This record gives sequence, C-alpha cells and structure tokens, in this order.
Amino acid sequence: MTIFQKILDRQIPARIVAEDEHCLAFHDVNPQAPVHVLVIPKVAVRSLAEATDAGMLGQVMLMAARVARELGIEDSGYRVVLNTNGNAGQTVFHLHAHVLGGRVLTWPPG
Ligand code: DGP
Repeated sequence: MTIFQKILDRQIPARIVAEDEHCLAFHDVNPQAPVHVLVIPKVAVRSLAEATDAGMLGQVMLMAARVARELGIEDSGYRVVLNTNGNAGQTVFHLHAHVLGGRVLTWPPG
C-alpha cells in the first residue's frame, strides 16, 4: 500500500485542501513553492503510464484547477505536473498531480 492510499484511508494525516467523490487534494509535505498541493484519484493507479480512464484523468485535472482557483493562484499562474517513473523523479506510485504556484516557475524544469 502506498503512503497516498494511507492518506486516502485516513490512516495517516494530511492537510486536506479539497475532496470530491473522485479525488483528494492535500498539501505536499515537502513544498517546492508557496502553493504545492497534490491531487490524487481515489482509485489506485500507479502512474500516468498505467492510466486508462480518461474520466479519472479529467477529474484530477479539474480538481487541480479548482485548487488553484481556491488557493488564489489562478490569475498569477501555476503549473500542474505528473512525474512519471524514474527519470521524472516519481517516488510515490499512486498517480498524483502536483499543483505548484505562488512564485515564478522556471522553464524548463531541471
Ligand atoms: P513524486 O516525486 O512526483 O512522486 O512526488 C511525491 C510527493 O509526495 C513529494 O513531493 C513529497 C510528497 N509526499 C511524500 N510523502 C508524503 C506524505 O506522507 N504526506 C504528504 N502530504 N506528502 C508526501
């Protein structure tokens, strides 16, 4: 079981930002920007590479946009990132979208 499944199951705490029937959003424990929230689907899918449900992916993206709006970074701008497998630095194998904002984000990422 991944750490994110434990957060979904309320076995370990998280600073929850938003929730609906499809997704949970919570602050990243190691924030890389003033706003750094993770959005996860309630279904356990290891990564984008293994996702087959377009509806689930859409719900994750819509929740990311909702979080950005509700945390006040919509107008200033934000980035949504899905690290996928080793070279991208994925460490938790429950699909998740990082929502990053509140500062200027450089491009390309390192
Ligand atoms: P990634 O590298 O894309 O797999 O990102 C995983 C993120 O998850 C990383 O930014 C740190 C965060 N994280 C890991 N463990 C926990 C935890 O127990 N709680 C919270 N809130 N975030 C976690």
